[in-house]
Amino acid sequence: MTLDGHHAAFPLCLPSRNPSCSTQQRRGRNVPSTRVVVIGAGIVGCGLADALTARGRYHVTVLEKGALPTPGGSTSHAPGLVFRTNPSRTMSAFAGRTIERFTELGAFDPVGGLEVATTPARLADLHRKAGLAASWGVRGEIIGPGRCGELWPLLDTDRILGGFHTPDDGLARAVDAADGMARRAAARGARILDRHTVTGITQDNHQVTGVVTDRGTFPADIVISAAGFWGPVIGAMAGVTVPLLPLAHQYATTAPLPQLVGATHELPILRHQDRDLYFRTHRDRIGIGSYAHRPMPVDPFATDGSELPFTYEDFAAGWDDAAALLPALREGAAASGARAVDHAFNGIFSFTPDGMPLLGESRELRGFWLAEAVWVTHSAGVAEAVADWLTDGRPPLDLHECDVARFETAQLTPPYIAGRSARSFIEVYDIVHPLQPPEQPRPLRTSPFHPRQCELGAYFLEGGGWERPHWYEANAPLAAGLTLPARDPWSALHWSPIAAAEALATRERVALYDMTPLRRIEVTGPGSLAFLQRMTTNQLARKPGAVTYTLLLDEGGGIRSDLTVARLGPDRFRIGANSPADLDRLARHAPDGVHVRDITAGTCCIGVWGPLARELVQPLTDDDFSHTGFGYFRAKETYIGHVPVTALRVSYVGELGWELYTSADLGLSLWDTLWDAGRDLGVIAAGRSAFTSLRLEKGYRAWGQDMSVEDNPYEAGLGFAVRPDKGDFVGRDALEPHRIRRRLTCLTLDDPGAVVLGKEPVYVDGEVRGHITSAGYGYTIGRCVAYAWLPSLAPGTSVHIEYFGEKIAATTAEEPLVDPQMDRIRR
Ligand code: FAD
Ligand code: THG
Repeated sequence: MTLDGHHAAFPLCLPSRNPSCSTQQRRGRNVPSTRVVVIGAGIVGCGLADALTARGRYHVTVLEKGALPTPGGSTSHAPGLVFRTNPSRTMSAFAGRTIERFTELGAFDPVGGLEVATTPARLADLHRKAGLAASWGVRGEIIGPGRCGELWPLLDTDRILGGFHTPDDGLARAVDAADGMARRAAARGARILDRHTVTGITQDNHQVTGVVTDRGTFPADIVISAAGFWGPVIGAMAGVTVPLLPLAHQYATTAPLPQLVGATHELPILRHQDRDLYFRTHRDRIGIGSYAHRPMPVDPFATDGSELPFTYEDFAAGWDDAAALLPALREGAAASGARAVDHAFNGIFSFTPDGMPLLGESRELRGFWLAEAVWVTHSAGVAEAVADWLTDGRPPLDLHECDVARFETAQLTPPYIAGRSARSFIEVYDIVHPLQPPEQPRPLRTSPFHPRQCELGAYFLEGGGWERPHWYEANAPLAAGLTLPARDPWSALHWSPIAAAEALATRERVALYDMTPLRRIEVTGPGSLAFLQRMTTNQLARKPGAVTYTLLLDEGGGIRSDLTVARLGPDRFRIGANSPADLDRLARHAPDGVHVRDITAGTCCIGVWGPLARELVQPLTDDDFSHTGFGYFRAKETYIGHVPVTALRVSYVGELGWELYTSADLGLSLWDTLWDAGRDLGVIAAGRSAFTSLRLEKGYRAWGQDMSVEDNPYEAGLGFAVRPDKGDFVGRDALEPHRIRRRLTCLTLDDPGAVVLGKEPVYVDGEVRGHITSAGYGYTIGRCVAYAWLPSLAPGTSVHIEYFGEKIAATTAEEPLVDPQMDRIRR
């Protein structure tokens, strides 16, 4: 089996994760003794200095190569537009905190934000954004062209179909904010040292020990790289991959416009995403930002400042589009006789493969943290979150989308980082469907069944680098007889009625699901049981052959992940996990002698599920697969045909059956064996679209979507997996079983033809009281199923979900919707 190369060198026995513990023990209590060196005094570095000194237990030094207060990084040039609305709830929260902090500092001007639509698709998307805003508690409304013209008198309203107005967005004065935070930090004792160029990072036994500069070395217990787009340069000094790509982006300021002469305040920030443009006023001038040009990557190793010469040829189309939206631009230029553009530059900042920041402690070097690829918009919020994370040993909100540990090994090669980050640039203002897969590089990771999946006409989407079939065209004949409600164009994207046929075939017969992308971790060695008992919530002290559903909590009792743990031998466990962070978490905490290995890549898995699953599998083995011989949530190491397998009687789709694991070389053989044996039973291959539908009907949660560290197990409906009396485990003391603030609630949509997709706001008695976490059509029950965080409501309560501006009626339901008695799955 393979050893995930990325982790091979990772030391398995490490000191306590909480840095303040070790240093406090070393130097006595209540002394602000942990030495933190922050690299970079841009908005992020200054924000960190402020947030860290506010916690009173750090000795903070900021090292900056430039001269303050405008050291020359991206912050020195940012026009400072701040928009709170974001598909990510976490990013929206960061922006909200940043606005609060900047407002305290007098560095925020709440001029409001306006996004305009010039196409019907964009107008529809603005309605979707308005829904996101409502879900995350951001004020905003869809307005007509006339109102847009009132807010922005220079707009050619004939071109506009409508707009989304967010009155609390606005303009940050990033340099003032950074300066204000740096001063506050300095007043609390931080050293902010400009003209210090970092040239090296020192380390000892995988632990960072200091930062070398052109003016001496600074010992450090913790180093936080806030070097912006120079992150990869600092990373290289530490031996740490920093997956970002610096790209130049055009910003131009016009000459004064007669129409704006005498302006006493700024207009709202304006975005014209149909043309990849944004605007702000600088009193009588207009600043124009453009993403409408080719990606212009920059080598951070060879670049000193963040401002490059303006390339006029890249701006031509953007300028025409800007002038079409704001005719005064052309008139103004003509009237004043001045060159239309007065000051312009190509400014550099960071893009990442998924467009999200890079936060947290590196996997490769202990004590070396990243706070990079962060916009001004999110900066102070990020800084606070990182400071809390460092201090408490756990993030204060759900950071899994930002965690630097989120990348798979296959996502860390330079071409991947460059290609996908450039893609993030191109898509920055595009309307992107939540399921839209990247074009490149694909296929990257494939399961051993890939050739068969292609033969069956798999419709592949991508996740974690894996090609994942969502349905198979080969099943189209099964869908021919079904009558399904028509879908709106958005929810019809990356969907097919074939998924319905696959779901029903799973309920009625048997289907093969490729579960290879499910992360598999092996934990072996003496002490494995005690280790896993301490790390997770459920009782694992059961005989070999037992499978247990259990939770990884953080120290505050929040859900870091949900796992299945199969005990295959006294000191041998097989874990089904979620994100790469799970591996990181276990590897970091494993004591001497306990080995934690990611075996995902060298192995594969097929879920054989459906009422005929036993009829399919039993003839292929002499082992007993009867209900008494192979009980629910049991594991066996056995064989199927010629293939040795580890079989787990577990089913995320809620039907009778097994997960069958084998090594990758035998995968195709396993698939073919099952396929041939299943022919007479009507076996099909089924994809993720059906899978999601079935898991929602069964009420199984998806970590990262339905729950996160912000949620406790009882609120998430997972109290059954927590055994507080089994002995101590991480998070136990923080659990409060009776403190239920809200619940993960099952809803069904009243109209069988309606669908929602996730993240929509939920209204109770006309007020937004929560948001949808995941949703999908339940083909068995004939309605869309949605889960939402809501205050406790009795089953049968009417609520409304806002979908593209429409209020859709839904009702809270008793869960699970299918097989509450477990008759289908336990027999
Ligand atoms: P930086 O400000 O780049 O700070 C990093 C610091 O690290 C620098 O000061 C650098 O000198 C220092 N450093 C690097 N290497 C070393 C070393 N070896 N030794 C010592 N010091 C070092 N964001 C928004 O939110 N809204 C906008 O409207 C917006 N518009 C933008 C427009 C343009 C043209 C550009 C370029 C960016 C824009 N951004 C915007 C993005 C935003 O500016 C950046 O994301 C943000 O400023 C990054 O802050 P930072 O502190 O991470 O990086
Ligand atoms: N298979 C395996 N491991 C996994 C998953 C999987 N680990 C990650 C993720 N998926 C975990 N999620 C679940 C969710 C529900 C169940 C299994 C994995 C499940 N729950 C039953 C229930 O809630 O009724 C049984 C619980 C119990 O008996 O304790 O089956 O798909 N290998």
